Amino acid sequence: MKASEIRELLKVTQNKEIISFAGGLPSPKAFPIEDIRNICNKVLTEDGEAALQYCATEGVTKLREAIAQRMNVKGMDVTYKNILVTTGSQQGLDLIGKTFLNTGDTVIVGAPTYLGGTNAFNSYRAKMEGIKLDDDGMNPDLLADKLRSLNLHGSNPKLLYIIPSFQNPSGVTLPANRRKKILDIAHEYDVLIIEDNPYSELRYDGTPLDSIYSIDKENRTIYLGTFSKVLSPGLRIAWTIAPRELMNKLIITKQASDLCSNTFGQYMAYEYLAQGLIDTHIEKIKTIYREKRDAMLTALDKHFPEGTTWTKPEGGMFIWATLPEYIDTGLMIEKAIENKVAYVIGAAFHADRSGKNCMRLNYTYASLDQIDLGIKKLADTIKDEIKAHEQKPDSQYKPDENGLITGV
Ligand code: PMP
Ligand code: G9A
Repeated sequence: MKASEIRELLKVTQNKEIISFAGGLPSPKAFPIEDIRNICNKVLTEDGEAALQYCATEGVTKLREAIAQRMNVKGMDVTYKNILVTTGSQQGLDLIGKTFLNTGDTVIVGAPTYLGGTNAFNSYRAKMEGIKLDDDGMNPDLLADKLRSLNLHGSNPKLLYIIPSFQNPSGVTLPANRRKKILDIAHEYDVLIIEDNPYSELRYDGTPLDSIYSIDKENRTIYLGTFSKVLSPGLRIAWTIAPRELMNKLIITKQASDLCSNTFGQYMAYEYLAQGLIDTHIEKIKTIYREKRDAMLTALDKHFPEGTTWTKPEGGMFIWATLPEYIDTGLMIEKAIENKVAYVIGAAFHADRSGKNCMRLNYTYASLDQIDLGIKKLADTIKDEIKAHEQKPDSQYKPDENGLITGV
């Protein structure tokens, strides 16, 4: 196993002088501290004894019911029995790996994909196969080609890991027709889909899409949801939704992993849902995050040099930037941190360590002022790299006698 580049970087970015676009952290200014204080008192007063006790491995029933109800409003057809409460959806990923993966099994992932996902699957010695994403996420034709060719070589991938909306790290979203096609392909090749969906409720433009789980008629999707991005990651409460036969296996795995997730946190999360606070809170953070996303897009337009491109997400927390091929963001990160700005390097999100000229930028954590300043600092760092490259004696990107740079 190897260190998580996000987790390691989070330590560096705790330095207040550094403007961090690195961790996918919610804005701390938006946490509903007063509501949580009131709920905390209510839980202790009314349910203190149960809330401080162990609970069932599956989770606190009334929370599971409230989650099922909320998911059904979003087009699913589940009961509390399909819901397993986990310690973050990160634990859901781990439980899935522990339950379903044997050494050498193949998992199909996006290129790029969430590094916490690949880290979880890697720890069960699975092999990752990346499918290059475009502005609409995973291309079903490329997926079908990959599965066909793996099949020809005797490999039948077990899992297909998809982050359908405002993907981490790219910010891109799979449109409805691709969701349907991907399901058909998963059916044809008998692959289990892991639909990891922490961001879909953070939509700033456009219309909501049905989850893959809700359009799956064959029970081959496991869905992961979490309170981390819409309420608080410190709560560490999330949920896995699975068809009953798969759920039973996940529960047994969790029994051996941690007995149960934080009971007190589950009571808190239940109250937050039961009091109808979540939707108001999501509306509030959407307003804040929309403004921050727009501020980052504007700053990128203003400061980033020619030869750079970036995604324009309709929601979520991330923008994915691509720099000229010759820049290695892994080598540049030290200079960026010296310049007091941080991002996550592109290679961290690629199973084969490609994407070296890319970076993930989070826009929800920094303040509006920091966003403009941080993007300027980053742009200056990139410009220095470009200049250094052009000055290399053998640079193919050196300006010609007319000042034109060709070959970029
Ligand atoms: N999946 C994805 C795609 C994520 O972006 C994250 C956190 N950023 C997680 C899972 C884990 O979230 P948590 O464990 O906090 O629920
Ligand atoms: O940066 C992310 O993608 C989310 C946060 C993960 C972490 O705290 O490890």
